[in-house]
Amino acid sequence: MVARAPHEPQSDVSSCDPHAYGGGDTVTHPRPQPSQLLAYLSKRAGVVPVVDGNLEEFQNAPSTALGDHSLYALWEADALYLAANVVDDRLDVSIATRDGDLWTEDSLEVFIDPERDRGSRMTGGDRQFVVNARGTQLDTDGAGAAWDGEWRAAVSPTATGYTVELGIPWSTLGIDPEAGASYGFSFAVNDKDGSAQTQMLWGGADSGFRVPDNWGTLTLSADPVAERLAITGHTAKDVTDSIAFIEWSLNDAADGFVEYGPTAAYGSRTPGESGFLSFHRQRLTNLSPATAYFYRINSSSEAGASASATGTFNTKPIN
Ligand SMILES: [Ca+2]
Ligand SMILES: [Ca+2]
Ligand SMILES: [Ca+2]
Repeated sequence: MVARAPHEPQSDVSSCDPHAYGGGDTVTHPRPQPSQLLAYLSKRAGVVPVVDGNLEEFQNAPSTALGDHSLYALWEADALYLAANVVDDRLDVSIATRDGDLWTEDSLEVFIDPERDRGSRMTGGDRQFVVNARGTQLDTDGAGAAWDGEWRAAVSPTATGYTVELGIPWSTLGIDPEAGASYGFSFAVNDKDGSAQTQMLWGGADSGFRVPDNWGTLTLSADPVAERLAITGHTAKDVTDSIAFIEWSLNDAADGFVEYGPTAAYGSRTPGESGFLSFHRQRLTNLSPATAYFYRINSSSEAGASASATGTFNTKPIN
C-alpha cells in the first residue's frame, strides 16, 4: 500500500501528482501563522541578488516566520527572489535527480498562484517549487512534475541547518510584475530525521499543501530594500603620546562609537554621538605613551548595525 502524503488533497488527485506518494508520519500546523509577505524592490541594494545560498542581500528584506524558520523576499523587474533560513539539526537528504520525491527529505517548498484565483487544487498557472538540502529541484504545475520551469536555486549548510536561495523569473510564472500587486503564495518546510518526517506549512492550514485556498499572499512593495550600512574606511589620525582621533566614513548617515584599548578585548569606549552622520571623527583620550592600541568602530542606522574590523595604532613616546 502506498501511503498518502498527509498534505495531499483528499480527492481528485491525479496519478502524476508528486505529492500523491510517500507519506510523513507527523504533520505540524502551528497556529496562528502570518499569511502575508511583502517583497521589497532589490534595486537600492545596487546589485541583483546572486543565487548562491549566501543570504547577505536579504539582510534588510521583509521576512516571515514558520516556527524557527524564516523566509525573505525581494523582487525586481525580471525575477522574484526568495531566501530561507531553515533550522534543522540533522540533514537527511540524498535525492539528486530533478523532479524526484524531494518532499520526503529535508526540503523547502514554495507555492505561487499567479492569478490569485485560489481553488481546492492546483490548476493551470499554479506553480510549486521544491529544493532539497543538497540543491536538487522539483517543480510542478497543476498536472504534476512534467512541467519544468526556468528557475535557479542554491543551498548552503549552516551551523543550525541550511539556507536556500531561489531566483524565479517572472516569465516562468507568467506574471508581469508591478508594485502593489498580490499573488497567492505559501511555503513549507519538510524535515526528515531518520524515519521521522515533519512537515510545516505557512498559513496554518489544516490540510492540503497543494490547495491554493489554504495559501496566503505575497505583495510586491514599491519600497526599496534598505541598503546595508557599510563602514567604507577608517583610520587613526593625529596620534600623540596620550590622544588619538579615529575617523571613518559610511555609505549612509549613522551614529557611532569607538571601542579601544591596549588589547584586542578593547576595554574602553567613546561616549558616542547623538547625531546621524556619514563622516565621524572621535577623540580617544588618556592613552598610555609608546603603546600599541586596538580599536573597533560601531555604527548603526535604520538599516542596521555595522562594526569595523579591528584597527591598530601606536601612541608616541613622551618627548
Ligand atoms: Ca545570495
Ligand atoms: Ca518539473
Ligand atoms: Ca532533518
